[in-house]
Amino acid sequence: MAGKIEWYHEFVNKKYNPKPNDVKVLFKYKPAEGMTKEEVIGRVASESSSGTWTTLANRPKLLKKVMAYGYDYDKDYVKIAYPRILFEDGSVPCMMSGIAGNIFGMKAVEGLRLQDAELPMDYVKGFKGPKFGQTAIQKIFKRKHGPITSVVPKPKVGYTSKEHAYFVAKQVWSGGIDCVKDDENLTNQKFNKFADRVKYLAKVRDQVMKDTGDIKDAFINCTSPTLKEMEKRVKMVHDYGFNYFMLDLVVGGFTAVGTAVELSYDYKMAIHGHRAMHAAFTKNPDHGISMLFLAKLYRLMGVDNIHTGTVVGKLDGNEKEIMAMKDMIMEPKVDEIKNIRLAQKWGKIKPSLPISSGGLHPGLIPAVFDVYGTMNIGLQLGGGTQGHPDGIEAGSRAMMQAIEAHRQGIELKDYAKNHKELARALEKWGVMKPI
Ligand code: CAP
Ligand code: MG
Repeated sequence: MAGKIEWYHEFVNKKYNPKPNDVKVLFKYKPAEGMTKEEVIGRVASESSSGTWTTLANRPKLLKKVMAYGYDYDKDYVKIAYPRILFEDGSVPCMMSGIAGNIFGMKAVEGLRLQDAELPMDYVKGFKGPKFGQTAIQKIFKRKHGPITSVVPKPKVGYTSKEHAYFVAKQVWSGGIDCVKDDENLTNQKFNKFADRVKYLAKVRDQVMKDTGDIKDAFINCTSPTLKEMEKRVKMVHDYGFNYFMLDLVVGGFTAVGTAVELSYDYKMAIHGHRAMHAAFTKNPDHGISMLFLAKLYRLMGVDNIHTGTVVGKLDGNEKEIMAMKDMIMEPKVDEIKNIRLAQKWGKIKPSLPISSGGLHPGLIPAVFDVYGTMNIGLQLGGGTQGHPDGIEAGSRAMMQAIEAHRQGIELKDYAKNHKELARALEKWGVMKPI
């Protein structure tokens, strides 16, 4: 009977040799009770490409060209090859509706995680990639080396736009930090209106730049209810002379990201991409989508700064995957790491800047640089500056002192002997790892 009703088995083919232009996707999978590997793989490959649950009265001539095949699998992982023709040029939404669409809800799977996809150059060339990415260190801040530093006013929300700029941002920038970043849930609330925040931040930025001679910028959150409104907000940030704007990438969605990238090229700006809500589907190791693959999509589309975790801070992220992700967004090409990352060539797509943030304080800064193996990253603190016993400017100075100590290869406790702000930060937090 099954032979007459179903045709899932046609989407499993161990002999299939992927074509150079196929999109190869690595899934971790767990069959539901009573399902065989092939029954599950057939359903996943079918439902994410061109099949359905039952045999059909009509099979179009093109069908063979739009079928995906599970071709390499064991009891936990499967690689499925998707014909390039399935995916509209330059459209991540189209691809994700296929390879990350209905399949997560299939009864046939107990768990399904999209770990990574190797994108062929024919697909990669349909995207612009980041306008600045890592080159922002030189092109925006005119420095040879990183990190690009940022501080998030804390509490997350609660300051008025005037307090945000004249009380917090002034101290952060005066304490030596490059950028003041809106928190992910600060947009255009009545107590901190977007237009006022941009205006006041620009005034304070200009004053501090004049006082210090340093370049100062901000990651102002342009996440909006509509794309039209987002466009208006990005233009306002541009017109007030900022080089960056910020977007909550996951909350905004891929169409908002695509529109933001267009705007970043129109206005010659960089995008700080916050990933709030990602953990709704990246955290579970057995179901969802890996942050590694999400970060790949954001680099591909053109997000300059991508949050990639800390390992030592308050938020989830295992070291092996963070390292694999960091290299994947920073290098021109990467090799496969079994069951973690597929190979990927990037062609002309610039590297994005990984942002390490979340539960960090000066005592953890050397550990972050050790995890990343470079100082050419974005380093972001919130509570770890504004919780400083001597206030926000002292907390910002302590952050900069910890960075300088690491750059000079000096132990924090030794550097703190003649840098009081760092000493006071170490008194309060030492090297504790918050959870
Ligand atoms: C950090 C932060 C960032 C997180 C995002 C927060 O503040 O502002 O949003 O770093 O996490 O709201 O928690 P703290 P991730 O420095 O006070 O923790 O970088 O993992 O996306
Ligand atoms: Mg935040």
